[in-house]
Amino acid sequence: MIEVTAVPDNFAFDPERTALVVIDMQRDFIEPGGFGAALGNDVTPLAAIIPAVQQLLDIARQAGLLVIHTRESHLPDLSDCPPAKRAGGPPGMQIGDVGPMGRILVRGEPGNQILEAVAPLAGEWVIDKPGKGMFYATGLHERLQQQGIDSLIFAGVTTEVCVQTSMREANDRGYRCLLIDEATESYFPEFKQATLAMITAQGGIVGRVARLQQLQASLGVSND
Ligand code: C5J
Repeated sequence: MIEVTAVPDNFAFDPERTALVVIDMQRDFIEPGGFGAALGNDVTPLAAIIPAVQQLLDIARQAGLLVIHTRESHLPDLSDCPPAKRAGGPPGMQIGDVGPMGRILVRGEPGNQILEAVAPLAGEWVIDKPGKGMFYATGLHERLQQQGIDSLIFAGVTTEVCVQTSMREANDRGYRCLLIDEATESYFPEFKQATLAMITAQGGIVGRVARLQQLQASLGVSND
């Protein structure tokens, strides 16, 4: 077992039973001119974590961790999009409508792709998820169980929505969870801070939070 210095206390994990999960680093959420920006969000804080996510991917790949990428996405006929979810967006900017980078949150559209800078490598898992959480309607739990995975290290966007939902789903399914501080972000900095506080409260009720450097030191891998 390896121990990472974390908040509220150390995170112990076996790299052979641990996966890195990079949540929704998609063009529509992060690039200027995407759907997130069209909704009036400042995407600058999200784009700023790209180097940290690249470094985290590099560390995980060097350490031989299973690497998983998720995309929030729906089928083109929207049969996997509950009407209540679709109705959540403003008129003309709802899931399935044509946004600045193609149909919003629809599989295969340009905006739905993962940023080239943090693109999956061959053999890494890419999970298309119709929910905010990565377990809902994806079959991911069964696949992780088959691989003997019991610990998950999280990164990606946005901290308080898809990252937090996925961590809570993971926690309920018995996975030990660690979130890497510099590798996650929100359009609203105060929401990120509140989420980190919620995750780590009450002895780590959802999981633990560590700095990238702390994970790197514990895995003993170099900066490439
Ligand atoms: C949102 C996400 N914010 N990936 N999606 O709707 O967090």
